[in-house]
Amino acid sequence: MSSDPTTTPVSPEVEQQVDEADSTLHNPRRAVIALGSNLGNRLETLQGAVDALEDTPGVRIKAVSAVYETEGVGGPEDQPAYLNAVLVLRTTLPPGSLLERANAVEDAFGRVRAVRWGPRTLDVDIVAYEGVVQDAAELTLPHPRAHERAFVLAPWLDADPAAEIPGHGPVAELLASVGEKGVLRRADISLHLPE
Ligand code: PH2
Ligand code: MG
Ligand code: MG
Repeated sequence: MSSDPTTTPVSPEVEQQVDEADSTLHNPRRAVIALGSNLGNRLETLQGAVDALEDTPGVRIKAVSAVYETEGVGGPEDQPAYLNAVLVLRTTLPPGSLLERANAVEDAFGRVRAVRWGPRTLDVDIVAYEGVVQDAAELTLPHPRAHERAFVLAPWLDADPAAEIPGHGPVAELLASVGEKGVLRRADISLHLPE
């Protein structure tokens, strides 16, 4: 067969990427995102993050947790309290693309990367992606500390009472063993999905 002069052959690597993207497109995955904010108008920022994520092609938010006010864990001693929430998504984006979008949403809310675990206007963490277990430089899944953080587990249980963390077990059991220390209150105002 003679080659078609109007097309350029693609490498097997690119062909594999396209195949993978194609298969996720027809098979949305379940991902879990944790939101945190302890600077500025925290609730408004979290709501803005929900809106921006729901506005992302290939992302549908299926569940939104209650908002929890929590004491800062790690980082500077006197950092302000956080508002934390968890979202359950169905997404056709592969993990790397979802991470890019999460970072872009953080940037849009003026996130400055200064002190590790320090105060931030917005943190958007992918805590789980389907059953994926990976330890990659750009993204470790599930989130390496989610299973020991009440500020992730409490809202996660709220958004999905049956949730399990791959390799660690049910979120309900993890929260019971970690305890709710540092979780100050369940805020009485909630986040909502855009109309
Ligand atoms: N995020 C951190 C470090 N410490 N503490 C609370 N309570 N909530 C957070 O979201 C949080 C934190 C790093 O991402
Ligand atoms: Mg974080
Ligand atoms: Mg983060």
